[in-house]
Formats: sequence, C-alpha cells, structure tokens
Amino acid sequence: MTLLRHDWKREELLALFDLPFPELLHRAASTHREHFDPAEVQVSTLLSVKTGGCPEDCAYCPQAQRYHTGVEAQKLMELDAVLDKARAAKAAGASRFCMGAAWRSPKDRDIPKVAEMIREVKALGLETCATLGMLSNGQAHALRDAGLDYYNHNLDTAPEFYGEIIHTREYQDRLDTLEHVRDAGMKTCCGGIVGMGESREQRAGLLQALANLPAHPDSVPINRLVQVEGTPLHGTALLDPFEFVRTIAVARIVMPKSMVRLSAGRESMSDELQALCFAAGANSIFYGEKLLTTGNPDVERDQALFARLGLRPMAVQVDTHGHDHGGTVHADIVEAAA
Ligand code: SAM
Ligand code: DTB
Ligand code: SF4
Repeated sequence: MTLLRHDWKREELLALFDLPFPELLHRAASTHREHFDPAEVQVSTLLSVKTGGCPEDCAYCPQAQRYHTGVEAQKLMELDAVLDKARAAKAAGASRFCMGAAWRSPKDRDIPKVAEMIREVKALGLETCATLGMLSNGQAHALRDAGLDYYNHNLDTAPEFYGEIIHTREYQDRLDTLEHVRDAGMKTCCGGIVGMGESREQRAGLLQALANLPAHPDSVPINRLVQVEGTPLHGTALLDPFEFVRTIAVARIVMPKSMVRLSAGRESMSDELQALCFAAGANSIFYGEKLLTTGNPDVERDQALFARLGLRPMAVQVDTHGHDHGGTVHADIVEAAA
C-alpha cells in the first residue's frame, strides 16, 4: 500500500521531472493502477453562474473587470436557468456539476441563493461542486449544510511565482480558505495552471505545495493556460506539450489517490496529447462545450475520444473514508465508448 506523503522536497519532485520520459510515464502509470482502474475517467461539467466583473487581478483571467477581454459582467443566474443546464449536463453524461462565480469572495447575502442552487442540483442526482472565491469558516459550513460535496479553490502556482500573477490576495488567503473547506467536511478540489511563463522548478513548486497540504486534494485540476486576448498573460510562450504531460505524471505520483483532472486547455490539445495525459495518470476531465467563459471540446469529440481509447466514465466509488469519487455511469457516454 502506498503511503500518502506530505513531506515532499523540491529536489525530489525535480528528480521526477528530470526522468527520461518513458520512465516517468511508467512510474506514473504504475501508481495510477495501484489505486484506480486506468480505463475510468471522472466527468464534471462546469457552469458560470456569475460571470465577469471580478475585482481581482489574476493575470490569466478573462473575468477580471480591469482587463478588456470582451467578457460581459452578468448578475447571479436564476435558479431555473441553472437547473436547466444541470439537467442537460446530466443527460449528456456528466456526474458532477460545478458552479463557478467570478467573485473575490461571496457576500453573506449571496450564500442562501447559492445554497438553494446546490440543494436543487443535488436533488437531480448530481454531485455538486462550487468555486466562488475565498470563503469564511461560516460560509463553508453553510455551503456544506446545503449539501455541497466539493469546493474548488486553486493554489494556481508555486508560492514564489504567485506574486507575478496575482496581487489582490495572498497565497496564505488561499490556504486559509482550503482549511475552512476541510474543517466544514467538504472535499477539496485544488490545483493550478501551467504555461504561465513559470520555470520547471516552479511547476515542481506548485505540485510540492499541493502534495504537502494537510490532506491531498480529492481532485487536482491541472489547467493549461487558456490565453485570452486582453489579459496580461496573452502572448506568453507556449509550454512544450511533453512538459505538460510530465506535470500530470508527477502530480499522479505525488498524489496517488487523488483524481488528477486534465482541465482547461483541452480544446487546443490534440487527441494524441490527451491520450498521453491519460496514460500519465490523468483520470478526470471537464465535459461539455464550455468551461466558464472559454471553449472546451464538444461532447461528440469527447465521446469519440473515449471510444477510440477504450475509456469509460467513472462510477461513484466509496473510499475507506466514506468519500466518493466520480459519479454515476451514464448510458449515452457509455454507449459512445462501447
Ligand atoms: N473567482 C473564483 C476564484 O478565483 O477562486 C472562482 C473562479 S476562477 C475562474 C477558478 C480557477 O479557474 C482559477 O483559480 C484558475 O486556476 C482557473 N482559470 C481561470 N482562468 C483561466 C485560464 N485563462 N486558463 C486556465 N485556467 C484558468
Ligand atoms: C479549474 O481549475 N479550472 C476551471 C474550474 N477550476 C473552475 C476553470 C477554467 C477556466 C478557464 C477560463 C474560462 O473559461 O473562463
Ligand atoms: Fe476573479 Fe477568480 Fe478570475 Fe481571479 S480567477 S479574476 S478571482 S474570477
């Protein structure tokens, strides 16, 4: 049985990154098989329930008010419109529905409205996830009481690169929110973005910070920067695709029991690159035509990819701590993969 470590050293992660590519893939794939069926992939659908107009200055983000990206600020969506999207996501084969809001943090008066969305989405038989910015302890408990299964809050990058990307909140603020989420008994979804101009050492630093959290995140989204015109990071040199695969592989090795999600950036990836990511231990995706404001592969492309690779959507699994991972297998995507 693999011991879950929380004391990873930067040199150890760099030594993994430095392995010959086939050796790194072999180690990651072996770790993957110890804990998961490598043919199964968890599928989540995202919906932006409150888009744009965000006061923060995250240099990658199309929703920051201060950048001119063409994203129009909208109010919080009405419950019925959210439920229509959730039903459609379920019908297309998603098992988890993640609601995102372009907030620095929710106002207390927003919480009852979001709580209602969570209750109703859960009642459809979907797992629920939300990403609303920083949470106080009380807010985290209120969301948990509404039935929220996962909270997404990313570290985004290594502590030493963070100041180049975000100036309106501290790394410690993120760690505090994650602590509130864990204390409330919710599962954490926490990862970051690569391809922002960081060095390999800083990519290792992100994974080190994630793996050395008091508990490994249940889901680890690894986003490849989606470059949006108008954001400061538009025009950043593209990351070598093999370096992206290495990042997935090292994440799999250091967080062996977590879902490693091949997240933003898939639309511009070839099928072959995605296949390498699955071979390197990625076992979760965002599924559906849209992420929050940018595109994602369409459902037909993903169903065809699953079929060609012999992958199938993951069913709900209950681990030894009573945590479930994944969701119900849905007929459409199973048929497509058959
Ligand atoms: N406003 C909340 C927050 O920042 O926590 C929740 C939504 S925010 C859009 C969620 C995450 O999306 C960010 O932490 C970042 O990792 C990711 N993200 C945003 N823009 C991105 C982009 N252009 N490319 C890749 N990932 C992105
Ligand atoms: C995460 O790590 N990636 C998702 C989700 N968590 C909320 C968001 C990706 C956003 C990509 C840019 C956009 O669509 O606005
Ligand atoms: Fe706002 Fe979140 Fe975008 Fe940062 S990542 S600008 S907090 S919506």
